[in-house]
Amino acid sequence: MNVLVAVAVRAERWRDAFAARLPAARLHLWPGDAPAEVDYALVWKPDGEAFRQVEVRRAIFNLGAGVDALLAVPSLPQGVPIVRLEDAGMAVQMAEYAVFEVLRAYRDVGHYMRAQQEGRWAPLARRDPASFGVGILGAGVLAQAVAAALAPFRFPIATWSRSAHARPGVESFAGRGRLPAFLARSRVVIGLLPSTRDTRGLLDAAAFAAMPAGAHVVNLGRGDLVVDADLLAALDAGHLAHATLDVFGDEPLSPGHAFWHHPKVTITPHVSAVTDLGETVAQVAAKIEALERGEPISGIVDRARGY
Ligand code: NDP
Ligand code: OXD
Repeated sequence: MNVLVAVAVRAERWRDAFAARLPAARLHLWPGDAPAEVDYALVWKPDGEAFRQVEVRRAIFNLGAGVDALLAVPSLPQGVPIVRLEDAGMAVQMAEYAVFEVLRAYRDVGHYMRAQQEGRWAPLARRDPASFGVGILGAGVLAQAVAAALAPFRFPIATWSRSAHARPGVESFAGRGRLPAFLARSRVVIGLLPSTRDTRGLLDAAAFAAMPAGAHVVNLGRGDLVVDADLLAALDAGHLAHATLDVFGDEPLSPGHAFWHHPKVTITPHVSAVTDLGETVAQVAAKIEALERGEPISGIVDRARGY
């Protein structure tokens, strides 16, 4: 079995880890020692030349959860299954990040930091968690992990997705028509959607206006969910309290972007959940073995939906 590794960073580490886990496979690096055809390609944001020069016969494994960059490669072969990562160590990281941000909003950390800087002793009344709705855009692998991690805090939790999801303790909103109602009940809105033609620009002026005054936005999925100018306008108008952004339409975020120094914006450089090499190798290798035995696998991307 021939396996191609096409990643821009730590390529040798990926190759060696897969070689150790799949001793019967011949591992090749792109560019370098790639043959004309391989059974499997393991890729993260590959350059299109890889698919022009190497035919992939069985499956392309995306070494991340989001496939937007891969689906945008013009030379991506049709008819070859694309398999994405499912959790692979990222769900717990998303849960950590999201819980931290929800509690930061709920416990008025911004208020207390400002009060300390101004030397003010300024206690606020305790909030009732039952009136502090948390809404997660997405109901997939990562969104479900976030919902589960938030459960002990007794906030009303809701997800929004294309299809309805029945989970104990989580209200499910499905479809575009239900988006305004979902936003209106959410004091914190957490973005965990893929980037597709249907999700790009979803959080625009109308969406921010639908959120309650003082709402917080936490975007962890893909940056193009948010219309930056509309978010800045909603923050500057005082309608939104804060935005925490881990992902951006253009990455790295350009040095002059207004997000960098905005007092109501917290940014992190796309680190809310980083790929775990060990768990990724274990998951992908197990799926390759399943395919070799003729068994079905999960995580196959629906190209028409875009995720
Ligand atoms: P999943 O595919 O498991 O979940 C995607 C969810 O989005 C599903 O619930 C799906 O609905 C919903 N969805 C997709 N399109 C729409 C739409 N048009 N309207 C409403 N809901 C929609 O993905 P994961 O949870 O594994 O990952 C989510 C995203 O997080 C990834 O695509 C990636 O972009 C991002 N990510 C970011 C990372 C970071 O470090 N910042 C790290 C890892 C991932 P349904 O359930 O009905 O299908
Ligand atoms: C991913 C990511 O999609 O790291 O896995 O953003």
